[in-house]
Amino acid sequence: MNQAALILIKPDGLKKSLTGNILTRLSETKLEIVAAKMVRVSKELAEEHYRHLKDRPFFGEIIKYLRGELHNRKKVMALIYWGEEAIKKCRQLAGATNPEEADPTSIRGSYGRITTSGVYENVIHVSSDGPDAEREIKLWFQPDEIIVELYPCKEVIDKEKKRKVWA
Ligand code: IDP
Ligand code: MG
Repeated sequence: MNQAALILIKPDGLKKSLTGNILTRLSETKLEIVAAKMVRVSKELAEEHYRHLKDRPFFGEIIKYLRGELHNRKKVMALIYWGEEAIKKCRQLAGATNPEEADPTSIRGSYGRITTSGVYENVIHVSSDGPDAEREIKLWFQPDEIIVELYPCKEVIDKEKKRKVWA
């Protein structure tokens, strides 16, 4: 079954110059990249992304982490991988959430660490299942930014909306 998976290269991955390594590792999956962009993460976006962890003691820290406040890199790279069993394949390459428990040859096992304050800095995010991927993709991307129609869309005309165009 073809599926989509949201991948985020988190601020520690960017700071450690791991973008190339991570994309090379993910290319082993033979999946297709159908969207990619750099994002400056607002507090609202980070909190919505991690809303399932709202009641956990580390919630505040992972919001700061995703927003780049722990690494002085206020951005993440967001990508959508698409194809057969995309989530399973990407999560397998990513490795376990806790970088100390992750397979040492996985992305998180190779490049992650646990900070002294206890945050799992694990360099990438991967959606955990189909519904989670759909929720996350709709949060991080607009339909026009994805080169295939992953989910049903509708057309609207919003002339009123202020936006930048090339001068
Ligand atoms: P996942 O990223 O493997 O799907 P989630 O449970 O969704 O794992 O957690 C989101 C992120 O929160 C993790 O990637 C990690 O950075 C951080 N995190 C999760 N559990 C812990 C924990 O027990 N201590 C510290 N950080 C954690
Ligand atoms: Mg998760």
